[in-house]
Amino acid sequence: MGAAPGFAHSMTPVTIAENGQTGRAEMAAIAELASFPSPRWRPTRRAALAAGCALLAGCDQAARPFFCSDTHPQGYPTVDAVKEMGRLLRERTNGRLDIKMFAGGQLGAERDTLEITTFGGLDMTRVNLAPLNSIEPLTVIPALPFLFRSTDHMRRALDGPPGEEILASLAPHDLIGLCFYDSGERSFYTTRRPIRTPADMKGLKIRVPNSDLYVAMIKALGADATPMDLSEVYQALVQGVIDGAENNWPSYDTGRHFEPAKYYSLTRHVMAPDVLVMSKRRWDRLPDEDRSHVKAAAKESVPYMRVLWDQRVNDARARLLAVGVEANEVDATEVFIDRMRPVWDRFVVTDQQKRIISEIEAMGDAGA
Ligand code: GTR
Repeated sequence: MGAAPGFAHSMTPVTIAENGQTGRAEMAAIAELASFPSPRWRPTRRAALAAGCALLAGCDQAARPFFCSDTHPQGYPTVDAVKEMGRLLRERTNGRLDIKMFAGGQLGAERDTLEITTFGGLDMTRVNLAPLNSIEPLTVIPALPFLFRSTDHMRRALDGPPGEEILASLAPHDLIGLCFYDSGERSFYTTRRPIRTPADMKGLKIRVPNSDLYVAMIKALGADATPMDLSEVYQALVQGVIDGAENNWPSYDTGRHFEPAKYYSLTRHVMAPDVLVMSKRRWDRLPDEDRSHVKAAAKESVPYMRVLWDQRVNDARARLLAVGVEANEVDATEVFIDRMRPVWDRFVVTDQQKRIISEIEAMGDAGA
């Protein structure tokens, strides 16, 4: 497959994050990108650009750190967790293995960074499960509305066999699932009025991540779903293109979405985690010893992240309430559960999905 027609000459020159070069070298990298065959993914212009950045930033993969992208800015718990993972790798290999983090979405939207990770233009990317929903049915499971009973239940399931099976399901898609990171409870936030019952959602335009599952959830509540990248949400709220969105406290805060949308209605409808994935192409070239280092460091970054996460949720909530965000509980969570339940029937279709869901549900009964 070649690059998209007219692609190279229509490109705006960019600064390459790592070495500051632009122009011809960038074009060469993009041309190199075109030589990656990718049967499942068709590189978008932006993905190609990002891949070009990654390619240029270092030629000899073995001699440079792993490159990782994250849509969130420096200081966000997922970003700091991956940096901690890098620190552990450095410490354990005398600096031979390391991670270079490209935070703040500088390498593109999650769908794009996932795409380039599959064909090796990036070594790692930290994303939510949502952009994986369309390629791997098992990733739908943790995003099912009201599946988890509590944070403990979610953590237990994702740390245990269900989580391992879902991570492993990414390998046929050229991705190695390294670990899950918390992404908390997602609730709705809106510009004009709070949501108390599904009736309040009728006719509202609600932004969702690029996932059919999320679109279906919003439709089930009688609202219109508008899929878009996280980076576009603030502007869309300000301009009235959308009436609201849904996310956890830290993302609502970091994206400053609370400024145009001050009503935060605690539906807590989804607890889908974030995930750190590695390019299988890169992974396949690592010696066993280095794979063990990467796996161990990723695993150890999870409890580290959770401490940061819990703190961040509390801080974001307190800060936003202090600046005038109006948070409300919803009237009857059962009504939301009932309205969103048909989404399960549509997206839970394989025996494997059904078995894993039963396992997760049983783990909820055991505690939490
Ligand atoms: C956040 C998540 C991001 C991104 C975002 C979104 O909670 O950490 O990876 O998926 O949600 O809504 O797009």
